[in-house]
Amino acid sequence: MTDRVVSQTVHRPQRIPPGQYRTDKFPVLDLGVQPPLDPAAFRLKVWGEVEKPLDLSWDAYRRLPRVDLLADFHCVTRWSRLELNWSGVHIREILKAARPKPAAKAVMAHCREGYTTNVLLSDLDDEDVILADTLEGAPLPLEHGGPVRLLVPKLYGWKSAKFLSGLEFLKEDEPGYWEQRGYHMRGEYLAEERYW
Ligand SMILES: Nc1nc2c(c(=O)[nH]1)N[C@H]1C(S)=C(S)[C@@H](COP(=O)(O)O)O[C@H]1N2
Ligand SMILES: [Mo]
Repeated sequence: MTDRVVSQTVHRPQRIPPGQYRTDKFPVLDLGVQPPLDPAAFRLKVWGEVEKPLDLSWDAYRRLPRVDLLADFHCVTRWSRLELNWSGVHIREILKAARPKPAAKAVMAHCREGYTTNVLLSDLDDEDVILADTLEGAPLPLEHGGPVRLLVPKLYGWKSAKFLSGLEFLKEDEPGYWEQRGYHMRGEYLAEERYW
C-alpha cells in the first residue's frame, strides 16, 4: 500500500503566503539547461556524513517504498501553485538506509546540470519531504526535473532540486548555487526568507 501525505503547506490557514500571487499554471524555472536522462542511466548517490553511502540505480530506487504527496509550491519569484499531486520515495526511506552521522547538520542537493542547493537536515527530515518521480499520475517530465527531483514544500521552490543526482551530508550548512548569489540560506516562505 502506498502511503498518502498531505503537506503542511496545504493546511496553512493562509494558503497564499505574504508577497505571493496564485497561478493555475505550473511554470518552469531553472538555469535553462535541462539535461536529458534515460531512467536506465539514473544514479542517485548519497555520501558525506552518513554511516552507509548509497549509489542507487533506477531499479534499486524503484524498489523503495512509495508515497503520494499533495503539496503547494511557492517560488521566490512570487508565483504560487496550489495542490500538486506528486508520488515518489519519502526522504525518510533514504535517511533510514544511509543513516546520517550525529555530526550531520545539512545536506547539499546535487543536480545533473551542476545546480546545487543546501537544506538543513532538520528541514529535510520532515513529514512532507520526498524524492518525486511522478507528477499528476505521469512520470515527472524533464522540464519539472525528471526523472527524480527533491521536494521540500515548506521552503521556496529553489530548494526543490530538479534533475537530482546526489545528496551530500555536511557537518556545516554551506551555500548552494543561488545561496552563493544572495538567496537566503534557509528559504522558509512564511517568514519570507527570500534574500539576505
Ligand atoms: N537542477 C535544478 N533544480 C532547480 C533549479 C535549477 O535551475 N536547476 N531551479 C530551482 C528554482 S529557482 C525553482 S523556482 C524550481 C522550479 O521548479 P519547476 O520548474 O518545476 O517549477 O526549481 C528549482 N530547482
Ligand atoms: Mo525559483
